[in-house]
Amino acid sequence: MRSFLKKPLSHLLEEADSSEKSLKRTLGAGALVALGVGAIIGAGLFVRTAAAAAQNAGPSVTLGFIIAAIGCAFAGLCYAELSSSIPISGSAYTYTYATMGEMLAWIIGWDLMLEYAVGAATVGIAWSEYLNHFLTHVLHVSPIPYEWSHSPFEHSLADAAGVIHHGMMNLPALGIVALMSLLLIRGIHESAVVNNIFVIVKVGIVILLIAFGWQFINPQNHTPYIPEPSIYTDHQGISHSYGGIMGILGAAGVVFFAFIGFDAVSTAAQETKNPKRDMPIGILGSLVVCTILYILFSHVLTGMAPVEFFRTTGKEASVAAAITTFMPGYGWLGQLVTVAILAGFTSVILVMLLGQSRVFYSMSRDGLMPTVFSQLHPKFQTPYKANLIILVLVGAFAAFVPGDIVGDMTSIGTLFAFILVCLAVIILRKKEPDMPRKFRTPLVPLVPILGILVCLAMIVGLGWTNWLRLGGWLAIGLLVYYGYSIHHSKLGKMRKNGQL
Ligand code: ALA
Repeated sequence: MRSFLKKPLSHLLEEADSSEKSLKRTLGAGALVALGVGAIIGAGLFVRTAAAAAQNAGPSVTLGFIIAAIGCAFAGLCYAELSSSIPISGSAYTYTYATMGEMLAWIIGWDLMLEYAVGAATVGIAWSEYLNHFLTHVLHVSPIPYEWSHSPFEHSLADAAGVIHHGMMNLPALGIVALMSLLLIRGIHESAVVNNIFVIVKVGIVILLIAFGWQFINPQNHTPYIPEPSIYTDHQGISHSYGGIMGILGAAGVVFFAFIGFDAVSTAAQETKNPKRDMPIGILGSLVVCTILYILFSHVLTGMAPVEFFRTTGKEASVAAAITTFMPGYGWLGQLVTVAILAGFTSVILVMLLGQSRVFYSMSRDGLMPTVFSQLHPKFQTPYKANLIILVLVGAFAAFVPGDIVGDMTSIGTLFAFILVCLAVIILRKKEPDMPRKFRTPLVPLVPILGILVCLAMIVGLGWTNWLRLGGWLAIGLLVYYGYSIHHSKLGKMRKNGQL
């Protein structure tokens, strides 16, 4: 069947070969770990930790981090095998095209929009929260009014005068997404030096917070560590399973967002000196560093403030708000954190927008997306039309959808992609046993199967509203595939002409 047409491995390896000529192998294991950490630490830690504690798990959000890390480690081992054997851009989309056929590849490409485009919107919204915190607590000026810094689906709690504000549009989120998209069009590449500075700042802030915050842990806030199962309904009227095992799984699904980005390491396979050794160190090393920091950080944060704080006053810019409220004498740290977080988020948005344009580029080159997505700017040599279309798409999400919803959509979309990557390893081992693999996932099929199970458990924990959103998104994707892509596929045309 046409929709199950697979891209022959020989084609992929030829593509890899020709692009390999233009890339230099300069990255070692240390640079890869830095790359990973730079892409990983962002809104997941500084915004969603508090959201997961408030809605799902209280202090046991730390256990959620551990489950999410285990799922990522299994999937990371699978990414390492595929990226070192098929080292071309497009990531999960490309691997699926080679193993499970065009329709599923399309689906995963469509799904990756949730990871990159919707992910960029999520971080943009978090950026907007911290911008307001920066305006009020660092510059001591008025914040951007609630109406213009929130989506139409949100409203505030009653203020001192009893007034409830309703959101209209998140302008700062839209603004930062627009700014980063324009930078990408100019061809701004994050150089290793800039990335390293960001990594040092981000990691430094997290370590400072853990070190100074530890003495402010109030054991009462950690009791009970795993709350009794109950239902928590937030002030927007959305219900969440709180406490118990479902609460921990739910928290894992929410904070899973904090690990997204480690797969970006896999896209650097062609620029790695010794992929066989360095890829697994890069992927797993950045995961280990982040997991340790995340567990300590969430332990301190949930120990400093009671859950009620994260449900009410400390809901926005949660980390800076908690420092201001619960760490007297550390106002300077709150200010430093706010500035560092704004800078850190900016780089994550940039990387995600870049990732999205790469996936669109690959899909467009294969004929599954219109050619505008791969047209390069005559001067800057960047896919500027794709960047502009992405700006409209991501901007709309950032301006009009609440942060929690886009964040969960990003998590569920990425989990789905991870499941297909694990599956691709098993299929490729059966179909192409002799293909040279620079790195081999250990214990196949056990490790990929465990990866699939842990990711599935987190999808379950994210709840039925998110399953529906994912289902709806994929259904729209299928309509586009059968309405457009299948008729324009280059592979499909080659087969029609007898070239395959
Ligand atoms: N992991 C990235 C973040 O937390 C996406 O912002």
